[in-house]
Amino acid sequence: MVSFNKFFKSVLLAVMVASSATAAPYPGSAKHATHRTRELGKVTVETFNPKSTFETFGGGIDHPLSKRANPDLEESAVEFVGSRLGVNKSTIKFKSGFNGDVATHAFVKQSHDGIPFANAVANVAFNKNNKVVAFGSSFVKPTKIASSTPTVPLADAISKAEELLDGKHNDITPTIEFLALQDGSAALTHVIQIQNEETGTHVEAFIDAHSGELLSITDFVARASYRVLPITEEIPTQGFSTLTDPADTTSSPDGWHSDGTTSTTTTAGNNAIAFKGTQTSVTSQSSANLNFVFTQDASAAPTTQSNLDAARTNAFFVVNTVHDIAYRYGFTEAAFNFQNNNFNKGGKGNDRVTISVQSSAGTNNADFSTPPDGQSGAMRPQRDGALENDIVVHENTHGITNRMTGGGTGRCLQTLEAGGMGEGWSDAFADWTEKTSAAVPDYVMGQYVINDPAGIRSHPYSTSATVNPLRYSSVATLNEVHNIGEVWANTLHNVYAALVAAHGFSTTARTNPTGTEGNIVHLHLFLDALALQPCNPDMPAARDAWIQADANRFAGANRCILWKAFASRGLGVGAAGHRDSTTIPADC
Ligand SMILES: *[C@@H]1O[C@H](CO)[C@@H](O)[C@H](O)[C@H]1NC(C)=O
Ligand SMILES: [Ca+2]
Ligand SMILES: [Zn+2]
Repeated sequence: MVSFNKFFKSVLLAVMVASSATAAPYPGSAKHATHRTRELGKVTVETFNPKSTFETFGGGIDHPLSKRANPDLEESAVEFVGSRLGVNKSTIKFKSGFNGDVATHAFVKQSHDGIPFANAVANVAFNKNNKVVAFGSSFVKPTKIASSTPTVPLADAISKAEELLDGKHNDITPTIEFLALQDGSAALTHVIQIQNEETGTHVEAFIDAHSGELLSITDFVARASYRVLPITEEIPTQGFSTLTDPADTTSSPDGWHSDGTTSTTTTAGNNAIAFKGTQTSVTSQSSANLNFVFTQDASAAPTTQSNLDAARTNAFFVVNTVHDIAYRYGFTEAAFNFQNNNFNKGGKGNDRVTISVQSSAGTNNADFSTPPDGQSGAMRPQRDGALENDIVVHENTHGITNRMTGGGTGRCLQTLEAGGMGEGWSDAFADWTEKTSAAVPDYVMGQYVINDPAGIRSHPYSTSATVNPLRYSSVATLNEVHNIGEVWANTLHNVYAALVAAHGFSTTARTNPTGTEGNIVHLHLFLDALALQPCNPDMPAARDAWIQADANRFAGANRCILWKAFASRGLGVGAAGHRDSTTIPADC
């Protein structure tokens, strides 16, 4: 037996070397793109999401309704998915869509007997010439489908979910959805949101509507994990008090303290509310006309009044700033952003970010919950976390990536690898916001919050492979989302450096997305790619989405720059199954 195994392994390795593009992934990380295991409440849940396929088409391909003068987005998407997958149109249900400035996006679900699948979905992007430029799909061909009439009453399913996950069902109406399981069958499920403020749980439970078993969850919360404990004495004093009218009125037409109807003089507005404990405990202006000048005193406890006000003010400032920057680059109302009033620009409102500073609940230092569009994103930083901008930006970015991937469901960064990239994007956005010149120094994440120049990650993000040796193949040995995220964030740090080296740096990139500089190009591709990529992408799919985003917006001007940067960290042509490729396309 032993020798057989040895023999088998060496044969397998030989196969891998011979055909790096198609060989099976390393056994240890084979489930990264489909599974994730979480411990919640009384249970350990291993979730499964079918692997997404992803195709990109450069300048685009025709779809069945291409010849129509003004084809309807919904019909075009359904026709294209039907023809591409060879499935009956009656099994495709339109979910959501929006017009971006260079592409239009549609998100659909597989359905059976009129009931949607939660985890069998597809996304189609059309360019301005009405050609299909990207197609992602996790549609399944179930070997067996459960009866579409539930036999377990909803009330029983709710009790079961509450008990197992140690929380309470909230006021979101449960749904009935099919769930594709890893054995190839499809179960009918009651989908029930469960929350527990104290532990920070916010999940969707999938309870089998015939057996009453808990089959899966969607975890809306991205949790932080720090390698060492925070040291409260080392808190940077941030410069909010020196900024005058920081709101970008293109992104926030009524400023940060009004939703168009109600105005405030506190840390509460249309995009965010920063509070402690309850939402009535906000910070009021320090003097008339919206001055919020609070001096943070590092020698006093974080909970003293002025430090608390400084924390609420800073978190409110950072979340609004991220709102305004991301809005300029495409995270708008229609693209499922976080605002109470959407000013009739599409999407669902009433979902500004709630920021609970100095949260006493839970054991983590910061987390962010991203339920579907129409429900508030919730951030909870503890103590000094609210005063460290990169921590707040990191958490807020979870909301952007979870909403823009997969059409606003909050369900599409659930696998280990996609969740890992979620952490990576969050670090990469923080990295972007802290740049003030064309220099691309090594970037250290979270160095203040833990008083350690190495920060909260294993390596600084760096263009030097000596300083940061992480590569795509490193993922094969990693099993935790933040560790996997470091590989992706370091790759994007190198993409950023390459784009800025080629195109220079704009000091007004935060409010002016129309320039041609490298940092502007980078953030456009960053956000554009989120809407293009499939539900639960792996790294090669996410890379392809960047390259397609460049085709859509810049006619492929940066194609070779991107390929070289990705390939420099192992994500070259043919990278797959956590095996590096440094190959770039022949014409590069
Ligand atoms: C597609 O499904 C519908 C509803 O089940 C059915 O009536 C129709 O005949 C099917 N079409 C094709 C081409 O199979
Ligand atoms: Ca919204
Ligand atoms: Zn995170």
